[in-house]
Amino acid sequence: KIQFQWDDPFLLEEQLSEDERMIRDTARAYAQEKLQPRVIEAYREEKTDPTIFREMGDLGLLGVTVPESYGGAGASYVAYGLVAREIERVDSGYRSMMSVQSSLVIYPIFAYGSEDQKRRYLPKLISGEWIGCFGLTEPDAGSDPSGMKTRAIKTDGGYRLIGSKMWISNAPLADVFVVWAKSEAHGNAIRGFVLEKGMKGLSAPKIAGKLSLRASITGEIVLDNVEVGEDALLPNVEGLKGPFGCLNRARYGISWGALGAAEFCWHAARQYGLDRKQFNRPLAQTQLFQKKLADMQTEITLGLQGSLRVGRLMDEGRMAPEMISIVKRNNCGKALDIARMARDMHGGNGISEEYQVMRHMLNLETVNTYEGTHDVHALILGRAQTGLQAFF
Ligand code: TGC
Ligand code: FAD
Repeated sequence: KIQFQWDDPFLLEEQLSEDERMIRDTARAYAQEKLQPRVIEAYREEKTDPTIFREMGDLGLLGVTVPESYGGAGASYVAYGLVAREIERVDSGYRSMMSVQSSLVIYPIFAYGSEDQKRRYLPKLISGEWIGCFGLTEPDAGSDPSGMKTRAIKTDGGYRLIGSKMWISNAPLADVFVVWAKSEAHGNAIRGFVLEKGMKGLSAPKIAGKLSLRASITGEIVLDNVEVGEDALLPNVEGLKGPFGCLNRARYGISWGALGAAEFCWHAARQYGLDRKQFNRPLAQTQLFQKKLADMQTEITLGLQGSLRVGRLMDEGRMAPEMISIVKRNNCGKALDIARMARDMHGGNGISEEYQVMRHMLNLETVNTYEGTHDVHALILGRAQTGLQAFF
């Protein structure tokens, strides 16, 4: 009889290349040895340690898909997903820090930037010396970014930026700001600009009091007549497809990451059920407990296979964005259900920071919302199969 591997039922491990396993192992060791020991306090105290970017950069975990000629690892999208999974196994906030840097800052500069912009920013972002953020969402434009009010007005030597961005990961620590604005000089089309800390009129106050993603700092971006040169404009993209091109990659990474958090919760619930006895037997020896474990195992196993398939298609250049909506939406929703279930299976201990499942549960509320909410991805998929858009 072929041995069933309970924690890798469809033998995902065998479907990875040697290089992918190596990057995954580096990410796993780093996450377990360096991130796990500091996360409980970081979350409690709502503190983000900026040295994490440098540590990840030193290990080659930032911008992994960027070619080596620009300082990246030239690795596959599957490898990128595996990194997200390992980091989010510890905390969604740490994965957020990594995915914003990699997919939302490094990627647009790589894909849409001038050669000068690539040479100036990529090496420092990939090494983690500089921290980046991505400003798309505004106080009055979240699910509908086309409603943004931030604008770029043409000046003699460049542009003047006016507006504000809301809920921006990494912003208060950022050295580099990729900001999207409607540009009057381009027929009011959405254009990307790369700004730097210290520019007059640019500030990024912290948003305090989050009950989710507390280990990852979030801020506003205030653009109070920020004057930039022509060289701040990302020259090679125009329209919403610019930010969406970045979001495709980040959303895909999140589909793996959310399952990393779910795997933590599943394994913790299983172990708790084996260790804790009630009614003279382990909790894990009850039918209800085992049914919950089976549901967790099934959803995680199917979700990982889905993300792996989408990653392979991305690596072959055959990705359609709707594929990503399927795995982002499904895996985040399922991870949230699993974390809530694991919290319950831990009984009273489940609410304690020490057991960590409630932190994952709270984080996953954000992960289910950002980068396109669960319902927005349903509408993207509904439109794709009916030809009818139901957003408005
Ligand atoms: P729509 O008419 O559908 O499209 C406008 C233009 O964009 C193109 N496009 C895409 N291109 C590439 N990839 C995609 N996924 C694309 N989706 C659309 C499209 O082809 C079109 O191009 P063109 O040349 O014809 O103009 O635009 P819409 O306004 O109807 O879009 C509606 C909707 C709901 C799909 C979209 O607005 C949406 O996805 N909303 C969700 C917003 C969102 O995801 N925000 C994320 C903010 S960043 C963030 O949350 C980071 S958190 C990171 C972390 O901390 O980890
Ligand atoms: P809304 O769009 O107002 O949605 C509210 C509710 O209405 C949701 O349930 C939604 O599904 C529903 N809804 C919206 N439209 C429809 C519709 N047409 N039909 C039916 N239901 C609808 N953004 C960035 O740009 N950069 C970042 O780095 C970033 N980081 C973030 C970090 C955190 C911690 C958080 C919480 C958010 C972050 N975001 C970031 C913003 C995030 O992408 C938005 O919160 C998200 O896109 C949802 O927008 P909203 O909050 O305005 O909600």
